[in-house]
Amino acid sequence: MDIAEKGHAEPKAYGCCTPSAGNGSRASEAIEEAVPKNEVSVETRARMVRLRGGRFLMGTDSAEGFPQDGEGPVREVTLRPFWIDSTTVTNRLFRKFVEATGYRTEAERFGWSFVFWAHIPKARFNELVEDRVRAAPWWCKVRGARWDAPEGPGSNLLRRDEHPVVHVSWNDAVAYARWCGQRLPTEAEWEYAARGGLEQRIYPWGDKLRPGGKHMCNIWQGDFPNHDSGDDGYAGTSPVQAFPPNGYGLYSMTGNTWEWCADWFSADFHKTANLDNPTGPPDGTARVTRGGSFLCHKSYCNRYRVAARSSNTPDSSCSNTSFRCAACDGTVGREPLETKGFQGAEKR
Ligand SMILES: [Cu+2]
Repeated sequence: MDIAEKGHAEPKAYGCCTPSAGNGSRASEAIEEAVPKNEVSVETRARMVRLRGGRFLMGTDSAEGFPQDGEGPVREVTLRPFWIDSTTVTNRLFRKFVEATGYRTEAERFGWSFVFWAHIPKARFNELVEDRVRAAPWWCKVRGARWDAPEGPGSNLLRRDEHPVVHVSWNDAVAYARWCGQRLPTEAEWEYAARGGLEQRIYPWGDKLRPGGKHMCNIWQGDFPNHDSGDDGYAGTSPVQAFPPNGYGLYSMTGNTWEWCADWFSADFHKTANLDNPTGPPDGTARVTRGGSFLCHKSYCNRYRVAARSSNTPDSSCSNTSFRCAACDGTVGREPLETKGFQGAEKR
């Protein structure tokens, strides 16, 4: 397989990032209603961090960014305190949800999902791959690919309990969050969390991709999309805590998998929006994703930066998109266990 086409011609060129299914599902409310809404459990709370919020500088004007994605301008955003998961939702956690509720993901109901071509067993490629995305032929439509069979029929989650759950749509993520007493983070909350207390840095840990030569996140090394050297230890997803956490104790805010955010995507809504606890445009066609994935490489996508943005339709699923949940302050137990953030003495 040889793929020559590179670049970022369109504002929403999904590139390496995420193919869009376009099943046109409008099922989010029905899905939510089918799932009971619980309180945040002690176990869930233990995986969360309370962040103080306050003011922070969101976005970037750096030349490395993609203005057409709406990464800029840099603006001061204010957030109320909130809670966020320290990791993305793992296969182990998602299995608990499915076992408790009988929930069926959209990939299961539509009968297929997108899988990155190199992860499909070569011997079964023709049998499993129904179609490919024309502009990004490394994305293969695989019948039967689903969260617990990520490479299609015959694959499983062996040794991947602690990897992020994938092949989950935005609608699926919202259903899971509801069951946990949580919600998806807003895009502003996500970025504040990702920055880990650093101001206007490129990555959650600073400005150098590999400080001291050390890999800090799970992205692509080698020649995209044909050869992933896996120099960072992983050619697909990694365990959610495989790399060091940021200053807020949050793992893999960039790399590994894209993460769904609550907001509708717009490349320019935020330029005129209220910046006090922003929740994004009132409507849209795609939901925000953040953080980049194991497929991101500087030569092609470079969206493993904290200010980088992408999006996908809410019913799309693929092998490199997952999510983490958040919660409003006051909905997670009684007293904060530990609070991190810009304001006050606990800055670190
Ligand atoms: Cu990418």
